[in-house]
Amino acid sequence: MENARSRELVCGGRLLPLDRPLVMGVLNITPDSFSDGGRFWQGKPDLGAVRAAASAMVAAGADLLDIGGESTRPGAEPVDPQEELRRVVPVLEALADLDVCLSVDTRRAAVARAAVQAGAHLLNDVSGFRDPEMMAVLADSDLGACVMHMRGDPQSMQVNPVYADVVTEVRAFLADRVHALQQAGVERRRLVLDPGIGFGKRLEHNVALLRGLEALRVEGLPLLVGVSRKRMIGEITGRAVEDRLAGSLAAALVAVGFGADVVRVHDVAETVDALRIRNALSSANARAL
Ligand code: HH2
Repeated sequence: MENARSRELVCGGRLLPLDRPLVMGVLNITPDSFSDGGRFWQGKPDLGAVRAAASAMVAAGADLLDIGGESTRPGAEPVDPQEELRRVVPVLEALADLDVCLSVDTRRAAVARAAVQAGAHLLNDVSGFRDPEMMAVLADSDLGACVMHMRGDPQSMQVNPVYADVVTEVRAFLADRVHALQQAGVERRRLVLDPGIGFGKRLEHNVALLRGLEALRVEGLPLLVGVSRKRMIGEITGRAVEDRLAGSLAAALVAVGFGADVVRVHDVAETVDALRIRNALSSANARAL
């Protein structure tokens, strides 16, 4: 029997309501992220720039900020956890007073452990907490967790990705991880699931996952989609990374229509506006205009 849909996401003492789509703003503290690499990192975190960008995202309506210290774009070189710590922890400390849920995008247990100490609210693991140590750090905390599907690792994931049925396979992976995390003591109300758009998937796989999003809702859990500025947008529109705003907004709206509860985006203000229009014009709310 399917569980009822989650109504809120519990993240380390913060509660996020799931009665409207949530927006997660991306802050990459890296030299090499595919769209904002180098914006907040010049050999050390540019805390002034990151704080200004974070405050603007919160003012524009971000519900979560996702802080990353390692690019996971296809072919990216892995980053030493000590280096990743140097990128992420000062930023967490600098943003601690903002009224927003702070997420840390990491696959490394040492970084996750430090993030818990530094006041993060959610751990976003693109490898789906496959590392038992990552799972233990999460289980020992009260943080929320984004469990994402990735085929292999960033270095190899785009080398000939093949699936017999991508939706069935990603769902099976997510169901397995949810089961393992619950066995480890992580309550389901702390979990959000993510198909991992572009992580070991071709365009046809990404399209199938978005269209089949509702089938990935294991145990009624909320779903997060990150498609902002990604190659998929470029493949459909023919646009370079810096010209993918319109495509990203359209994709976010469609993802929400297909059931996404959280959208992970680089352009927060524009996405919030687009979602406000969607909400105001939806049949349930149109009469109130
Ligand atoms: N996408 C990226 C990174 N982290 N986390 C989740 N949960 N879902 C995603 O789709 C996702 C993610 C890749 O985007 P970005 O952070 O902008 O780039 P890079 O990995 O190059 O830093």
